[in-house]
Amino acid sequence: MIKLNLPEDSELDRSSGTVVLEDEPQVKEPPMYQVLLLNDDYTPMEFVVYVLQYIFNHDHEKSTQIMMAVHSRGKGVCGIFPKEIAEMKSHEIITMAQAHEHPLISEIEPLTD
Ligand code: TYC
Repeated sequence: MIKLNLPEDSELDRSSGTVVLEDEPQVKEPPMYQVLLLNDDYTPMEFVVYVLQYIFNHDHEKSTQIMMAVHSRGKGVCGIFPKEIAEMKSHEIITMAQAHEHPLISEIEPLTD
């Protein structure tokens, strides 16, 4: 018996016998965003460290490093996420800061490679 090696159903237009080669499914990575923390003169260092542990799950040492980098350079990256998650985390920082009456500010920025 001769066995024809026909393409899968999705690739064969049976009315014309034409083989339609579909594009490979494109698995696209979502655009990524940096969550930034901005320095100010009033938010207590320990509060910033606490927020970094709570929102980003960084350990105490890493949180202290990020906080000190922001304190001395003015701005720093807390983490990199897809846009909606970055927005949520940035918003959470501001909400926590406001609840404690600290002027701490966060913003997001698209990551360009
Ligand atoms: N500069 C603040 C202080 O001296 C500490 C601080 C660090 C505030 C990082 C905000 O994003 C910040 N108390």
